[in-house]
Amino acid sequence: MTKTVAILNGPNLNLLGRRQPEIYGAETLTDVETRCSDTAAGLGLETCFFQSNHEGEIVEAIHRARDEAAAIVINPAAYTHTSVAILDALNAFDGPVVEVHISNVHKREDFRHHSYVSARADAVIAGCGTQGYTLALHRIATLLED
Ligand code: CA2
Repeated sequence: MTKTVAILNGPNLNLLGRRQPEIYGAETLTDVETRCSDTAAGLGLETCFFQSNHEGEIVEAIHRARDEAAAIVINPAAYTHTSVAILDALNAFDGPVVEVHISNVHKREDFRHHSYVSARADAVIAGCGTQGYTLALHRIATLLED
């Protein structure tokens, strides 16, 4: 059976391509999702997508992924730097997790240098722009083969 990768995005990423293109690029979230499903199909994977501006909704999406997905790609956005709840939810998920940041958080303000989610992530991609999501899918494909 084809394995599904849940691609989860946190607060304000629904604005991708509409504001701050110098930091986050010109692609909209829909553009990114379309490219992810094409890339995943080429890797023999399926995708499902979820974006929310609410922490609890992201926690619930991770819970759903326990039954519905073999792996998670997550950009928790600002919750990266604050959310023990998202870390705890990811710790209850069994498959591979790749954390993605569009910008290079390490070149930015100090408060963006710490990630709660990195304590669980199998890989972290930062600073590759929206290409980071498809790079993450390639890594997931390798991890799911192992
Ligand atoms: O670089 C990333 O992907 C971030 O996760 C993006 C978050 C930021 O809080 C993290 O430190 C790094 C912010 C997402 C905001 O997304 C926007 C996109 C377009 C326009 C405005 C905001």
